[in-house]
Amino acid sequence: MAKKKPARAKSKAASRKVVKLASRKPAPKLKAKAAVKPKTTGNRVPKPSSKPFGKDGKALDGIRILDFTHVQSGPTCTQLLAWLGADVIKIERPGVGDITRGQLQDVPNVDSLYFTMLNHNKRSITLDSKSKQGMKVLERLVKNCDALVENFAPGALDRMGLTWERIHAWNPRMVVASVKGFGPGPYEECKVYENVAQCAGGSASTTGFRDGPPLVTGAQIGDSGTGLHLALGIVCALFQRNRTGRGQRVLTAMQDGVLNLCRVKLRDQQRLAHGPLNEYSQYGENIPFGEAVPRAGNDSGGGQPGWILKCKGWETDPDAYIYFITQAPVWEKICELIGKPEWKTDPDYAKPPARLPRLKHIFNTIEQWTMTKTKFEVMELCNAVDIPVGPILSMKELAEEPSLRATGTIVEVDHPTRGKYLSVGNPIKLSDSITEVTRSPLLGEHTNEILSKVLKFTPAEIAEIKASGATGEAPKAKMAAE
Ligand code: CAO
Repeated sequence: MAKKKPARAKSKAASRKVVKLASRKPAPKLKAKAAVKPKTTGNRVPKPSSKPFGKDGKALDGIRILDFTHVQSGPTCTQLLAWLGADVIKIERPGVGDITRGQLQDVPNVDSLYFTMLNHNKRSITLDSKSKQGMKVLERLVKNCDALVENFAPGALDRMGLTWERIHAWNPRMVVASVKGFGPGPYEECKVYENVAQCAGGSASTTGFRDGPPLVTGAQIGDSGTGLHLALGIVCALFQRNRTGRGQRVLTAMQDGVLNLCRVKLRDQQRLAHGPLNEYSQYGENIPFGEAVPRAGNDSGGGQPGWILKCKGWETDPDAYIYFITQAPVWEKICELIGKPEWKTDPDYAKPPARLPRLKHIFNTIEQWTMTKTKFEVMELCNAVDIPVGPILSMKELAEEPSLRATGTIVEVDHPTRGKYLSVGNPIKLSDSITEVTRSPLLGEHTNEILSKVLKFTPAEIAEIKASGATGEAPKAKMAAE
């Protein structure tokens, strides 16, 4: 191995270098300045605003989105963009609209919560994209928007006539963003819904108990998770466009999005080659591992063992549980709190590796303590000494939680036909782009204003579009005249 140079010698050599450089003929002043100029992305950054934070518009002000999305994944994405300030124009099929308007309806003939909770802050135009007049409107929309977002079945956009080449020719600056079930490969033509993606993306095989079947999760990681990934892709494409001047395609496959969220399990898959996963409770139970990462019940996905434990009232309340993490640095505090001070020095319990084969027994013992308290009492006692725990909160408890209302994470929205309802607000909080959640649009509510004010069609042109039936049922007088 090469001998390390003594520090002094190194600094001497460095100072020699400086002298040598300094003894060179100095470059002309201007050139020297240009040489040290930091590399920039090429985007112009204006002078800092003098307006107070939160009073200088929204992050995506000036960006207009042609929203060709439906169901959940795409609408999640465009709703986020709308919350961040983009003008989102949702195109819906005349008479029907996004299929979710009529799905899981709790109030007859009123837009479902499924729809209203995924389409806030948008405008709606009805348009038959397969008609001649519909395509005329679409062309104008493409020319007046910054990004087209869609999550149709594979090939549907092309079948409509909206190929990338055509869109790019109409508006080279347009970003075209798609959610599909799968990326290129054997399944790319498949239609995909949430749970299909959860299964194909590695979530279901790693969720549930070892001795039970695979499970899907309540979190919509396939739909909403992919929509979130897509939104980031769109914002990045718009950012790159500032430099290149041109749009690009953005594709997020639901399988990829789910797998990205399951990356710790792919980590464990590779660790398996080097021996058993000793933080899995299966290890402590002496059950051999197979070839693939097993389902791990409520084991923690990280290096700190955890489990869900019963709390007072569990016999009647299905959510009287708490997630308890036996984080190594607070182990002694845990021992004190649960009345097992002897575990602090007992060689079978004192150090994390010794505890791994005994996790089941340890959690059973902690549970004897948590069962004497409500989940909120456990939360209070543990947090006071920095023990990380998580109460299992029901949707009812979350809906009633005042702090979530205060931050706008849960919002109450008023709707003309439904009245007041609760929704999840924007979970992304920007200090200079404050989100105001406004209600979802009624079907075709903004057709007229978009045709006239955004797309600048003349009254005669609008009459012609409407008479063709492209935006909905054609006016009767006109139909008769045709
Ligand atoms: N005017 C005229 N036609 C319209 C239209 C409009 N405004 N909007 C949609 N259509 C047409 C489409 O062009 C398509 O026609 P073709 O089949 O003739 O090409 C047709 O409506 C149906 O579209 P679709 O196949 O996307 O809808 P579907 O209900 O059959 O499938 C879904 C739904 C979600 C399975 C499918 O869209 C899909 O796989 N999307 C990609 C993955 C995805 O986002 N899944 C998540 C959904 S949320 O759980």
